[in-house]
Amino acid sequence: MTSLIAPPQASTIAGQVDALVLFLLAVSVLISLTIFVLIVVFCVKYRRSATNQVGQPARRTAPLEITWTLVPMALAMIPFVWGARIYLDEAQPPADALEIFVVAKQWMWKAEQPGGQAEIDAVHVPTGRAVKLTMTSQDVIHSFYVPAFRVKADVLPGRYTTLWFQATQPGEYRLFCSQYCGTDHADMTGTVVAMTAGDYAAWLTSGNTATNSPAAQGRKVFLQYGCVDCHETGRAPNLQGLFGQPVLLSDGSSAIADEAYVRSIILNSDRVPLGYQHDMPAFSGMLSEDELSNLVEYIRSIGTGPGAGPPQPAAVIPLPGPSPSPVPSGGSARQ
Ligand code: HEC
Ligand SMILES: [Cu+2]
Repeated sequence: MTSLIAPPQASTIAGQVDALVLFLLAVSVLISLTIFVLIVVFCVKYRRSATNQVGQPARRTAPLEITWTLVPMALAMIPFVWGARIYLDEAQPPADALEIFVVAKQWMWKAEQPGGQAEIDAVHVPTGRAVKLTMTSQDVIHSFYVPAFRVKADVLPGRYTTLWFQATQPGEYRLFCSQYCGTDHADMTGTVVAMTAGDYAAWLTSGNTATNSPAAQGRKVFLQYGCVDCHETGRAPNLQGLFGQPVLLSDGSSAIADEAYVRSIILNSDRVPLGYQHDMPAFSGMLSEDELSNLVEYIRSIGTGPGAGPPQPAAVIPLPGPSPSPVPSGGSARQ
C-alpha cells in the first residue's frame, strides 16, 4: 500500500521535523491571535469619544521597547537552534550508512544497491539502518523527495548530492521529483520500499532485481517503441538467435550481427538483410543512449550465437514477453 498521507513516524527524523513545524505553527497562531485581539480591544478602548479629543504625544518607554525586542528574539532563537540541529543531523550521514547510488533522468529514478542490484523508480531499503543516497542527474535538475521521511535534496547534472534517512516502519512510501524537469515531470514518481532487515536481505538475493537488468529494460524499450509490432509479427526478421550470427545482406555483402551492426541498424536502418524490403524506420534521435544500449543488451540476451546471451551468466532474466526459443522462428533469410 502506498500512502499519500505520510505516517508520522516513518523515519527517525520525521517526528522531529513534524514537532518543529507544529511548534512554528503554534507560535505563528499565537502571535497572530494576539495581534488580532489587541487590534479589536484597542479599537474599542481607545476610540475617539468626543469630536474635540486630541491624542497624547508619544512617550519613550525604554523598558517596554527592550522587552518587546528581547522576548520575540528569544522566541525566534528557539526554532533557529532547534532547526539548525535537525539540519546538521540531516546533512551528515552516519559513517556506517548503507550507500545506494541514484541516477535521475527525464523521467525516471534509477537506484543501485551496493551489491549491484539495480532498479527503476523504486528503492528498496532496510528499516532500522541509516541509508545514504549518493545522487546525480543525467540531464536536468531533479529533486529527490520522500514526504514520509521528510527528506528532499536536489539532484544535479555533473555533481553528486547526498541525502540520508533511516526508515523505521516497513512499508511503501511515495517518491517524487520536486523540481519541474520537463513534460513528464509529474510522472517522475517512484516508491521507497522499506523492509525489515531480514526481508531486505532476502530481497537482495531473490533475483527480483533482474527484471530491471539492462536486458529487461531493453525489452521494455522494445515494447515501448513498437519494435514488437514488426519484429514479432512476421513483418520483419525475428531477432531471436540473431546476435553473434553472420547475416547476409541484400546488397550481396554479409555482416556479423554484433553490437555495432545492431546499433547502426536501429539508428540508421542502413543495412537490409537479404530477403527483406527496406521497411524499418531509422530511430536516430529518438532513443537515448541508455535506451539504445539496453536494446542492444536485450537483443544480445535473446541471441544464441557466439558472444550472445546475457552478459553475466548468472542472470536468468524472466522476460515479460514470449520466451526465447533456440530456433529462430522468423528471419528465414538469415543463414
Ligand atoms: C515498421 C516495422 C519495424 C519497426 C517498428 C522496427 N523494425 Fe527493425 N526491421 C524491420 C525490417 C523490415 C527490417 C529489415 C531491414 C530493413 O527494413 O531495413 C528490420 C531490421 C532490424 C534489425 C536487423 C535484423 C537482422 O536480421 O539483421 C534489427 C536488429 C532491428 N530491426 C531492430 C529493431 C529495433 C530495436 C526496433 C525498435 C527500436 C525496430 N527494429 C523497429 C522493421 C521494423
Ligand atoms: Cu525530475
